[in-house]
Amino acid sequence: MLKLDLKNEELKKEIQALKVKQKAVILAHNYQRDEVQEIADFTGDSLSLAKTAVNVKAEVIVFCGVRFMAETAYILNPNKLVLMPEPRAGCPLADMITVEELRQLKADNPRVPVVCYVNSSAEIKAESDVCCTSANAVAIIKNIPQKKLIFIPDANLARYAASQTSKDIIIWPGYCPTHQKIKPEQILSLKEKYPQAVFLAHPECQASVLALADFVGSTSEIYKQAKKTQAKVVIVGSELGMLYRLQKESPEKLFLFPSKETICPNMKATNLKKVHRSLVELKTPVTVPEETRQLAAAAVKRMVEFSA
Ligand code: CIZ
Repeated sequence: MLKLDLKNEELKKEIQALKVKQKAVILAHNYQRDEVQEIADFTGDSLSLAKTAVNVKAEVIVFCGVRFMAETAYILNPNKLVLMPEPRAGCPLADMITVEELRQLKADNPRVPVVCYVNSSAEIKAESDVCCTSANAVAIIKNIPQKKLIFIPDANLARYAASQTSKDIIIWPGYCPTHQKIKPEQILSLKEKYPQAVFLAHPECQASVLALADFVGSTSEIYKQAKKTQAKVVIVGSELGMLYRLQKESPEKLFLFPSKETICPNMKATNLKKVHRSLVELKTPVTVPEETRQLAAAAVKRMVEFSA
């Protein structure tokens, strides 16, 4: 244990030195391992990280997250070197719709605008009218002039957005396997044990779970709400990686997760050794073919401009 910690401490020091040498910046998603969040220059959700990638001066961006997030950073920053320490870290939700399936959906519903959740590939974004994150999905959907729209690929988020608007949404049956594991029984049992607890849930959870929530929001909104609440016990319906910052920001509160299984294996695939190697070897660059990038950038920029 001690030896492992020492190795981590050495790696952290070397990572700091390599960052300076390579003029790099490290961005880490809220679901990353604690030690990766610790060495990151910025942590956040995919939208804030993509915006940060635009604003930082560094020309090398080490993106600790999953592929669609690194792709989004590249889409907005084609002149920067965007590296993924673990290039195999994908997103099963993003893989739940193919370009062919989306083209068929569009052909079946001509002139119906397509809103794609940021958890989607660059090719899917390129075929969509506007992108959204869980932080701005409701606002983006409300802003669309048409009553009917297509929402891909997350059905839980689409249903939640539909419940908050008067839109007629064609829903694609995708889901996040990690959030899908959260069951209403787990929340009810925690609420029974801690009756004063508040329950903050991510909209990727199933409707039966969201029905029990005191607050529904993205990871960044959950952080804000967790700080704001007077409650001393907070149940969190999202990925376990959030605990690191929640506990750091409110050490006096008790944060409970529905189960130890609410872990995204793809998010945990990046570790300090891989970040170190990525900085030494400047690997592995993430790129998107230019034509796809330009089309995807239009959908992402519509979202960024809207939520500026
Ligand atoms: O947009 C993100 O980063 C995701 C996938 C979740 C969230 O709520 O932050």
